[in-house]
Amino acid sequence: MTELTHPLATVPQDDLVARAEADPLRPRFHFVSPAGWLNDPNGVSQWNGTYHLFYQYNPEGAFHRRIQWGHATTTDLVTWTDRPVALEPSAGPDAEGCWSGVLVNDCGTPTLVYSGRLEGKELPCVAVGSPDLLSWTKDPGNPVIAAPPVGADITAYRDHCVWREGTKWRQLVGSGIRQRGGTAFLYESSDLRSWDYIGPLFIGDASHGDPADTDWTGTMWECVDLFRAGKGSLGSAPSDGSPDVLVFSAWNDGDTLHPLYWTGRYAGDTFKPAALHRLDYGGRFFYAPQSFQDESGRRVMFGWMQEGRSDAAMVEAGWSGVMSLPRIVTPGDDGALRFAPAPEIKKLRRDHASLPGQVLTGALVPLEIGVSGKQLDLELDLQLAPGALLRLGVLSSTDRCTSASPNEETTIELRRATDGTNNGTLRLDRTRSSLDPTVDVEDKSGPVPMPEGRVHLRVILDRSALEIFANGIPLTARVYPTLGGEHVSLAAEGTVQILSLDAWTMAGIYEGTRSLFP
Ligand code: DQQ
Repeated sequence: MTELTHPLATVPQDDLVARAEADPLRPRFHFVSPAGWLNDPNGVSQWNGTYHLFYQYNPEGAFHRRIQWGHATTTDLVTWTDRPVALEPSAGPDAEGCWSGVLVNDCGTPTLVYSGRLEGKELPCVAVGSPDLLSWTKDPGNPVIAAPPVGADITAYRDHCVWREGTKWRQLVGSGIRQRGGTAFLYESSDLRSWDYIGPLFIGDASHGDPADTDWTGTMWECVDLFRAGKGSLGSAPSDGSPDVLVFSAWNDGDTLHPLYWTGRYAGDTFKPAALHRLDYGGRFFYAPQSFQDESGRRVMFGWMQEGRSDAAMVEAGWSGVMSLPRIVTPGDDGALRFAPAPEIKKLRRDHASLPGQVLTGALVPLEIGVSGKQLDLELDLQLAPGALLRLGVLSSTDRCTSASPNEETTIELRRATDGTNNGTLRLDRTRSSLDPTVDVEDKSGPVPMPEGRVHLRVILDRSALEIFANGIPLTARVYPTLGGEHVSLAAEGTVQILSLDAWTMAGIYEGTRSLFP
């Protein structure tokens, strides 16, 4: 057992798992680390049929320090098997942490490209895996890139996107150029060990917009992820107009702000942006996403659902951080991306309730939908008249049919513009989600196109983890109710037609006690 060496390591490692498992706010069907700290998804991939999820892990406690690569596998994208830690800091270029990175298939050899941290700075490192991907050997030549590009005045330099293009490997490293903006530096290699610097793929403009804007591009881009959405691969001529997508997590001076993406075209050594988009309206609650193409050709994305409670509360709870459900990413008709939870998740659906199609009119008269719980999957098809509002309450501690004022409730709102256009808004109101005054209850919202007022709404609730999709646009967040409320209710203002409503309770995926060091 590692000695308690850090001031935040106030919970003995022996107690972490029991504490974490006793927490009623801990999700039961999302992937979480056995206990301690989890952040970014890393090395997400499918290898000989098995899906691999590596993740930033601190088994010492629920705080970010001396990060290792935790590892879990699944064959169904639903239930996970904990595997031994894949990478651990050791004397040398990753002595202070094995930060984020990716897995690539180097002619049959599983190979990790990650950021080794030493003396407060990160540099690219490589490790190769055994055929079962369970043991890893660091390259003696690490770091494989000795320093950031000469002459660049950078804010930070880390995280990797690596792909094969023709006979070469290409790599992006996330960074930022002072007084300019976030960027991704492009490199090329024939062996993943020796890299030629090509130049910045594209540089953002941090002077554009305000740091408080939900689409401010920040002073550094973490966890860059470049891919072709739809048919074709990076660098090939697009047969059907599928956009190339550059995903990044906007960072500023230690603040993890939000994930964004540029659509555009990657050609030659540059990326020509067409449009900037918010990737998830929950902002930092779906941070550092990483994606891969699975063996059936689907683009699958995971993101880190950060906590919204204080550092001290995380440490006390013995765990921190949730991995999102796997999301399938597709190009939308409007050139932006659409996201949906992997259909495999439906396997966890248990008790079912549905409502017959009906029209709600009037002023927020609550409707009992016959399902309650802290682990739910709700699927609704709706049609909103101009100006109409639909309000869906979950985790309510009082039955809205008998009392007008629940003490706690998390509220999801859909509103269609009054002018009869397709414009609408998705909003998550967490102001009454918790009586705990210390948790984050900031409003989250964004525009959602509603053709003819139609909305497909999917809400997946797993205790403190909430993933919402409105016409394929996600809003992810965390909530911390204190009263254990399980009521679900629906109310409308104006005219909302419920075309269909199905609700399921969701089973958990964990059995037995997990080990911090599988
Ligand atoms: N987290 C990692 C970094 C990355 C950041 C360290 C994003 O590699 O930039 O745990 O959350």
